[in-house]
Amino acid sequence: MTNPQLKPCCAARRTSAGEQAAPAPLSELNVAAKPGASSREGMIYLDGGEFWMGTDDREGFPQDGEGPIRKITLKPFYIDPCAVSNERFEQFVNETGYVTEAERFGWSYVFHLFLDEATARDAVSVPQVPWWKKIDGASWKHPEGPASGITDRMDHPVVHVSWNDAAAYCKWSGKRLPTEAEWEYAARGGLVQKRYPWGDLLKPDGEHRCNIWQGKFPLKNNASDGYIGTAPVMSYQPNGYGLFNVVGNVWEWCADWFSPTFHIDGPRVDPQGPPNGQARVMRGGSYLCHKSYCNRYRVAARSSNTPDSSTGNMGFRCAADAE
Ligand SMILES: [Cu+2]
Repeated sequence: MTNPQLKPCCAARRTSAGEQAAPAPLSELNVAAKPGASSREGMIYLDGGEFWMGTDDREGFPQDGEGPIRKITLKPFYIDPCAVSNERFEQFVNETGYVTEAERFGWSYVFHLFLDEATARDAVSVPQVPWWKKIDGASWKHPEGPASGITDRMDHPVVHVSWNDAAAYCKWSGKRLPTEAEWEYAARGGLVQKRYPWGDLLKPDGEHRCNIWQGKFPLKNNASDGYIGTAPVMSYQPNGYGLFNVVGNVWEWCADWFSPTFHIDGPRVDPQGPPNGQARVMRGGSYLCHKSYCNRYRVAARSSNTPDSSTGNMGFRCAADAE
């Protein structure tokens, strides 16, 4: 089944550049859990119970499957207060020797404004989302290509990580990706049917509460929220449950396969998404989202990408069972 999005998301799929499949078998199954991986230190315990998931917001994208509004019941679970940072991901790589999919493919998608003019001009871009450039050597360690590094942003979210990479990190850390329902429950922070994790106004009292695009997308970002690209994982005020940057900053992978329709008549208790699919759910939007184009920094907004895709605006946070 194809995704009938009318306005494409601000991320890009690896297959758009003509790639078919990963060049080597995934190493996720070879990753072992680290010592002490059962510890839940630093995670947020959430009670679960009933909540209203989805939206019929007229600012939304119904074709993404944001509705219907439905009552969902969840078991208790743990979730991380923030996305996995470069620092944490580096520790994972150092201890396991894991090689990400962007590194194995040899390239990833970089946003055009982060490249010098000649590189941006000569690079392959993605039809429909031409601001994404296929850059050889771009990866989590080199987010804008081989000459770039992350030493000045170790507290920023790791990016250029695929769903498969995220699953491998989760396995090593003794955690898992949140289900889409868990993600939305946690992101709402205890509020009921609000547009954002803090309420219905984007900038209460004129204050920026998340890292999205300001200005004319995709050419001019005035960065009045403080950032053109990623922000540190604990930027801005946390939501009512203590989660940082649930909307904006980077898209976050969820465990579920994506379907725009499966949930309409789907399970209402601990939903896990469809049994199979081609793309995995991403939630939260990114620093590239803007009302004029990809208005997906709303808490009920959804998107998806193939499990081997990676871009400079996609990351993840971990969850865990509460037992
Ligand atoms: Cu977006």
